Amino acid sequence: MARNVKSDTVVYQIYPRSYMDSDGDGIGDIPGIISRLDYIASLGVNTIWLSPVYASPDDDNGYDISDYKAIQPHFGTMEDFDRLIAEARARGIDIVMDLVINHTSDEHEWFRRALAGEEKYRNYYIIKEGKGGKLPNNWGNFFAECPWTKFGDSENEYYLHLFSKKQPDLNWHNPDVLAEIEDIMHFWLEKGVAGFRCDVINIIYKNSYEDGKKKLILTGSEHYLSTDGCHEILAKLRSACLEPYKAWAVGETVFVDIDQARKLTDVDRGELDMAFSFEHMEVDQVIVKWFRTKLKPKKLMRTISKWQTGLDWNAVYFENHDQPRFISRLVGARGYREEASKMMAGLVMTLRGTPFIFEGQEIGMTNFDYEDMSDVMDIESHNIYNLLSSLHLPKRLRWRMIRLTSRDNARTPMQWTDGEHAGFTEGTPWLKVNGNHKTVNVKTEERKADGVLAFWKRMIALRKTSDALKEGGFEPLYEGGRIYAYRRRCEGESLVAIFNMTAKEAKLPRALKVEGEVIASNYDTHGDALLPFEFELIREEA
Ligand code: ISL
Repeated sequence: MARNVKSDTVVYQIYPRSYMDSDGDGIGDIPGIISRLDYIASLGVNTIWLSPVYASPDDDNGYDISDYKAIQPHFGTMEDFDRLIAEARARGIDIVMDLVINHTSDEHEWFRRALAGEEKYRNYYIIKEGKGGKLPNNWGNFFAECPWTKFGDSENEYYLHLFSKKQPDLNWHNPDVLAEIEDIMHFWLEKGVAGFRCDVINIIYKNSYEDGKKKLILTGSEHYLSTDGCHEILAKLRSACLEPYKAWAVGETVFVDIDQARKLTDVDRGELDMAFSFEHMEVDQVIVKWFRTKLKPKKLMRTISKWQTGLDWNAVYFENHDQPRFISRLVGARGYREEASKMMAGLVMTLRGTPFIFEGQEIGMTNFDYEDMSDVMDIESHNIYNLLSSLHLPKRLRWRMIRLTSRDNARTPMQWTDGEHAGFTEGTPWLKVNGNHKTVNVKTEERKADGVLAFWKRMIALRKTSDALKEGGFEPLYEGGRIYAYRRRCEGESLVAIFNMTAKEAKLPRALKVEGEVIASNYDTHGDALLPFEFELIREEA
């Protein structure tokens, strides 16, 4: 089997709630996205990944689906969706859907019918007896809540939910579940979607429901991470759904190591085209994601190189709707937002694999500027905050942790203008816009010939014309305290990318002598030392 994703695919991720509101209800929607398709096309990207737009009670902003074949009314109608596909296609842009199949919403018809006592649908979920007055097992939960909730009025039955209690896990041991999901995938593929981003796909198949070895987080995960059953399901979904349409799939694969990721994306096994790994997002993390330390560039470089050399093809990303803005992690309060944003464009567009750009990254959007928990909406952040309160952690510390790690950092509305609500809505935005929209916004960027947006566009365009960037191998050259360098080479073209990943000037190491022409850089002049967050792409002499 071959990989279905093409080497020139560049993906732009849209979090629909936060992108563009067309009807003034404060929530982004599909007509809003359609109205921005010319802008998206102007970036040079050729694929949009839409975070979920299915019907949902929105306990987890659409990652809790109540009807896989309907559009969330506040996002629009199925006609709007069909128009989106057609209008995007007219601009050479594919649509990739988010596929959330580890769990449904508890308001999905299947769960309702299970609760009503229909045996067929009980079997769609994971319902277990409590043991001796206790829960069925000692597992942990991704959102820091208890993963077992009483099933309806039952005395001693619980259903499993690895996320919120409104997200019951599906029972992938049941072949009917597989058949249902295949049907859903066909439905969307028939509409012309180019593929799927598969939510927490490597945890869908639970091997057993025994107690797990006690861990600080996610006790029990050894029973469901990248199991053989999961591999089998992925292979089936590929041959039954993806292959007939030549569609592609990227998996969100939590806690994967290189070996697991290699297996999940092995072309001959025919499962996923590529996987989102997390190790590079955890370089500033201490044990769990809520404890952050300063980002150490060398650790970041080593992790990137490890995955670049360890996997044949990577899903290259530094931001998404779950992660704080990478720019904020990189520069903190030190300034250099523009320089660092451009440097990140250089990094994303020159690594080997499929680049994913998250909405707002192309103008250098940063973490939220809220000062209080009352502005935060994310269920995960609230659960953690409450947990920390129950542990009597001082308020200041609790807030600091949320501020640095909350998923809402990435979910603030897209900053279109310097006007009211950043031009995102004429109503009241569901989540407050960042005050820096006065200076950081699309309209202002579009006027700048040398702004962050212009630089992203240039890098996206450059990648399109370069075989070395699209298909060439990756060769790490230097990983220091400040400087990172690698070569991308294919027959006939050799490029070297050099980065100063810090806010201080850094001397070019003697070991790193590269001869050639600078074909892209975020600074005009080049000396023996690299300026703060300087990026250079050099075409080596043949
Ligand atoms: O945010 C996280 C990583 O820093 C995780 O806790 C996250 O919940 C996990 O990566 C799974 O994410 C995906 O599934 C969740 C949903 O809330 C996320 O938005 C989604 O990307 C449940 O569907």
